[in-house]
Amino acid sequence: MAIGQRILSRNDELAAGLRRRWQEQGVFCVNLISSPGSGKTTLLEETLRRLQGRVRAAVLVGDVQTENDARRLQPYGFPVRQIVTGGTCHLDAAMVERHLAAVAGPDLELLIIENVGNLVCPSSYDLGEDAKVVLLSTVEGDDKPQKYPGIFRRAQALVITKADLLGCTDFDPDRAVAHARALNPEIRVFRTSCKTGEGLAEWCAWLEAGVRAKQAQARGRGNP
Ligand SMILES: Nc1nc2c(ncn2[C@@H]2O[C@H](COP(=O)(O)OP(=O)(O)O)[C@@H](O)[C@H]2O)c(=O)[nH]1
Ligand SMILES: [Mg+2]
Repeated sequence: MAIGQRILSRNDELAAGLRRRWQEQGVFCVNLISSPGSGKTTLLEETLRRLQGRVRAAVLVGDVQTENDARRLQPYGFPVRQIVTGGTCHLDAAMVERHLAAVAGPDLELLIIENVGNLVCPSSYDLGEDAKVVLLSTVEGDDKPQKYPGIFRRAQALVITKADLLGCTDFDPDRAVAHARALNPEIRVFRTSCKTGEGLAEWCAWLEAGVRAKQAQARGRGNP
């Protein structure tokens, strides 16, 4: 077996272990993936602000360097841990497992992972998540789904960010969604702006529904 395949199959084993753990505990886990600067951390700031007192969440945030994003997310009262990859362009399941103890208590309900900014490598590494979420901002090309089909095919949800900037660029949200749906007809789409608040209630409701569904499944299997 080629080395690359062996690394991926080891990752799949670890991810399967994480997925079992979240099934048993009834934790909903999402993996946010986008280009650098699409607005992952800003979306998380607004998400955590809205989830205060509603969901017991925790965040792991990956970057090549700096703890800047963890510092931005700290004020909202949820456990946050930065994973500094030191050059690696994606998170893997081993990194998630290594840092989990710092954020995941027994009462955890929602684990949000902000992946390293990159549309290619993160899509190949299963982190044991329930849903990959791809973000696409209105200052990028609306043909990104065509250029980077892997992540748009695998994602359960597409969050269009920076909707307040529509009209400042040639980005056409209908075209972006059509390209994404051509690859993945079921993909759930949220159009958001962290400046105006557009779409954030719907996005947070989707996260909360994911949490409740996961808890119901765990109870159905006889877990507390
Ligand atoms: N106008 C506008 N700017 C945004 C929005 N969301 C994020 N940004 C800006 O985009 C830049 C990158 O955001 P950040 O959250 O750090 O992106 P990340 O690299 O994907 O985590 C920052 O300057 C943000 O203020 C938005 O909804 N509207
Ligand atoms: Mg970030």
